[in-house]
Amino acid sequence: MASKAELDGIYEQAKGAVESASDLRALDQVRVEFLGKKGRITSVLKTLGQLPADERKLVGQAANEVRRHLEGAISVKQAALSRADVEERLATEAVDITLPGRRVAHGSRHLISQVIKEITGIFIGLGYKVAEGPEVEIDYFNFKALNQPPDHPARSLQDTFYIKKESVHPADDDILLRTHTSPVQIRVMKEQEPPVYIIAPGKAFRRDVPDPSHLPMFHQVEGLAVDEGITFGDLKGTLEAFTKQMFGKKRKIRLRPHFFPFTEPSAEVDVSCAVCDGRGCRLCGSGWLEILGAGMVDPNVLTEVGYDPEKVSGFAFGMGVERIALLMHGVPDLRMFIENDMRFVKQF
Ligand code: 2U9
Repeated sequence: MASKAELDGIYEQAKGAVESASDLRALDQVRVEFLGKKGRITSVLKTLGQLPADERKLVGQAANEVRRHLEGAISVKQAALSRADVEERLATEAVDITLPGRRVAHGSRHLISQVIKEITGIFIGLGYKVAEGPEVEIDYFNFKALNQPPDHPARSLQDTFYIKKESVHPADDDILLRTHTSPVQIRVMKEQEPPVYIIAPGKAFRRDVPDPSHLPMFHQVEGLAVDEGITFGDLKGTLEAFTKQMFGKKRKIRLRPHFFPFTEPSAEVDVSCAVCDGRGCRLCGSGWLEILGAGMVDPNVLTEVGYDPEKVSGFAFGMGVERIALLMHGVPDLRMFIENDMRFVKQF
């Protein structure tokens, strides 16, 4: 039967055990033995019910007092042991403060990300805003709104990956991986009135088997300017400003007539080779390197987004980031960009 005398005995034993605990683990064992759920003081409290009422109160109070004292003694001892532990380690574990620190391994941007940043930075400097949009698109934004109706022959040059429809899309249209970032510009124009000066960097997809010059997933930066009185001269001046910042002050550009469904007239744009200064070499052959495509936005495209082609005009351009990175750094095979070979990746 629990009694005050028994509690006093437990307290004396507990105090002794706390004093002789030589480390924090031993001290914790003492705590569990006396104060834990199944500890000795807890056991006493559990038997209180068997005592007559007046004694129950007395023993109950005594048990709580013993608990408080013991908790106090344990925390004092705990502080002392922790201090002793730190002092012991300071005395025995010498720290050589002249040793060099451990180097933190820094990653770096992938070359493709670096080139995207460089290109977008130049256009931001010319007053353009960066726009983004989904990589999974509907046929309307990727093709139809860009003057490529379902039977248009240019579609076969941009075969892509189609997404199986689990349910009917609200627009009841084919769902696909975008073949260029142009749908971003369509979305922006449908959202806002001119003037529009935007660039759309991002991933694009084509149904290609990887080889040295093709990847099924690649990156583009496209640009679009729509305003009152925009001319082909503005396009040329903008591309000249870009190429000089990107490839060097001495670079020249050359425009060759071309066809794109969404621009009229259209051109392919070459930059004079930086290796041979345009004289012709092993890298460029002719002295010129093709770096982008461009043209005046087709009136059909402006009409489709709700703009009036009699009031506003615009130019657009597009470039493949992998191709530019390859030319700037002499990378022999596009597949190296996606192989994750650290010997390649770490060079940039
Ligand atoms: C809208 C209207 C017109 C974007 C353009 C090109 C020419 C072009 C290629 C470069 C290399 C794609 O990555 S690549 O294979 N792009 O030649 N892109 S004009 O024209 C647009 C875009 C959006 C609304």
